[in-house]
Amino acid sequence: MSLLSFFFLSRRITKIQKTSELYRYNRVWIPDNEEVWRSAEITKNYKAGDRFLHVQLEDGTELNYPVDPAALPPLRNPDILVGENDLTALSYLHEPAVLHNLKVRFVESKLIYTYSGIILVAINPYKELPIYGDAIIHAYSGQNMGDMDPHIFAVAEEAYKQMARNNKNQSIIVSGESGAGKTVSARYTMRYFATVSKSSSNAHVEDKVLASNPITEAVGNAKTTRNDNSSRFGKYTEISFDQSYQIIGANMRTYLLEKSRVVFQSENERNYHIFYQLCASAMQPEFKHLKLGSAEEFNYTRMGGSTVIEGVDDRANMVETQKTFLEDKHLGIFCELLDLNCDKMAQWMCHRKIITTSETVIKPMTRAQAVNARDALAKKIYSHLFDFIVERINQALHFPGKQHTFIGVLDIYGFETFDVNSFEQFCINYANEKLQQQFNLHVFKLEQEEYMKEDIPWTLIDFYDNQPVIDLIEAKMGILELLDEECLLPHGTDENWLQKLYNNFVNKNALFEKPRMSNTSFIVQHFADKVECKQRITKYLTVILSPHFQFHLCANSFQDNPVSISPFSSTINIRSARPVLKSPNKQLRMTVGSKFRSSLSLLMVTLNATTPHYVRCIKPNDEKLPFEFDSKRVAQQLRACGVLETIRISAQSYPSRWTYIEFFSRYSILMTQQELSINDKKQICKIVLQRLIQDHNQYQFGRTKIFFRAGQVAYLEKLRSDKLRHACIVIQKSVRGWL
Ligand code: AD9
Ligand code: MG
Repeated sequence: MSLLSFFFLSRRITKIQKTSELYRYNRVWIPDNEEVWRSAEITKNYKAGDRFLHVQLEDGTELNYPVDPAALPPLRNPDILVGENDLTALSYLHEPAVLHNLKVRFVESKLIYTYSGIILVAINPYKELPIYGDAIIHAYSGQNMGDMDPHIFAVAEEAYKQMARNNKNQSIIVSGESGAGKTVSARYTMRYFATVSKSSSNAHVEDKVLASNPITEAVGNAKTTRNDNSSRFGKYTEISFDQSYQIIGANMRTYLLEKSRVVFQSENERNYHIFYQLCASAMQPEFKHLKLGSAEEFNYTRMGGSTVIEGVDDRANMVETQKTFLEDKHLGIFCELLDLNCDKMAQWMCHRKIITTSETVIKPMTRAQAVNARDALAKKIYSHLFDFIVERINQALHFPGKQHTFIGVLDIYGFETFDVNSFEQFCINYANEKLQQQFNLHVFKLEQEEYMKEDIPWTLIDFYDNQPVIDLIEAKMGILELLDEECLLPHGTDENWLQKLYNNFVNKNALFEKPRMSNTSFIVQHFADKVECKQRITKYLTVILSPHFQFHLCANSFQDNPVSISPFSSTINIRSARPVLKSPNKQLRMTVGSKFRSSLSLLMVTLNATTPHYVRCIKPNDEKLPFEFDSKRVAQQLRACGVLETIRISAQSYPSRWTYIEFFSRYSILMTQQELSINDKKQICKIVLQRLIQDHNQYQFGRTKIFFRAGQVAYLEKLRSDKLRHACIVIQKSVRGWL
């Protein structure tokens, strides 16, 4: 045996011995179907290599729990650390430790906020809490983040302080799944800024900034089965400050409005709030000209089922569709409101023009095609209306003063995975990959800075890099580019696109899979989970193309009759579709996917130029019950929103950091008289630690702090409590002897 292999073998043996030592009368977490993890106390001494762990569960049950000696169950943290307000301060950093800590804080102490390093984890309490009043805002104002309990106001204060201190733009990135509390959190940060930086010159500016929320929520939020006020778009609101850091206005950018909702809502869901608000106010004089009735009268507002019609007789239905449109009073009202020629509109909603090199043919559409075309037009109009309203709000929030700095608040959907995932989920998850990468790079930078400050080599951290999955989606010849390419072809279909994806990536890219039983879907391995996108992608692709044809045809037929009266004529000017006639490819190229890619890359440029602050919202149960903690659901979200990934990163670096003084005072019990006789306390700490932990890779001595790898503080705590127990026994024995 070479000297080197002997060295490694003896290190391995030491490690196993040390590991089994930790499993002597300690507490562990064992997996559980219901609770995810259950606490268990080791009741018999565990020896290295044993295949069973004798444990007692908290309800008293005793178990011979089978274990793999090379992968023993995760250890519980010492009690001193439970309830910590920062998860990364836990010595054992793993899923059960994180879950337990969050649960203890949330259920027992009713604390909804906890830090996980630089992330604020916010668990939705589903109950109004008295922690958001002006008095609390003032209590947080001017304070340091570490000095106060974790709170959304602490994050807002930190952003505000850093903006003022460093003269640098900031952003607060709020994410989480539907109903987790993103919009509520974003609103609270905005209220915080409006309160602490009230403008003295322009009295109502902050009121206007806050008032923009109800408007965007009316047109962009809807009742879903998960959230009665679900935001169906992403929003980045930039709040502008002047040189004295008072609010002078705001501006918002929106992302990927869920247009399909305009024409389709699932059982128990509603269309956008605005429709119901308008219908309920139909008799108001200012809305009379809209000729509305009750929401019950309209398909788009009362829908509960699917709009897809199967097995229809295309020709017969075409006649019927046409008839319905010509006799439909709604078409008349629609054309009247938009100042369109009703007959032509009816004609082009049921026919399409096919231009070949030799001739122009007008072909009737099938009923399904016409229904699709109508829906596409409705979606197009609604999304233009939405953009128009956002634009008008932005104009209203633009005040004369010069912006010095800004704080942006991003309220965007978190990673999503359903049984059936559509193209929308694909885009959302793509956005989350980009945000996760931005987060990783930021943490990496911060760690690097901290290590440099402390004179510690930092190259030891292994960061998960999700660039490969981002490349799969957005790089040259990636999923989105192949989609664009397919849309460029005159006879491009989604089937062909999928076939190209299979040809290019199956067995060539480890992050891409074709499901065994399907030819209409594909699987992408995201950082949080595998997601299969299927079925509705097909629908989406058709819909992407339809508006083009719709406007193409309308523009053709209405060339001399531009829309003039509509309140949104500046954005839905049908004339504006005219360039399409000259260069249809250009318009077609901008698929929803590539549009999203460019708006996302713009967002990344903005975020990268700011100092980011992160809030991850967690939905604790699906029943919307107050302070109810469903461990399974929480664990799933911690994984999806990257909290566990951060924990993993922390666990790989040096999660615990103690100053030399802290170390000296807590572990002096482990120091020998000879060690204590040395004058230099920092030197004592070094000597003691080198004696107690032989593997020098487990810690680093910085200038002012000692950096520990995961598990080391728990190990020291175990040594300390063993020593204390031993000291107690000695005292008891001597007292007994003495008696
Ligand atoms: V969605 O992705 O837009 O569907 P959000 O935005 O994550 O979702 P939202 O902020 O709308 O969720 O919160 C959902 C509901 O949870 C709110 O309407 C409140 O009833 C409840 N909630 C969320 N956060 C808090 C809170 N801090 N205190 C009390 C809260 N209730
Ligand atoms: Mg929301």
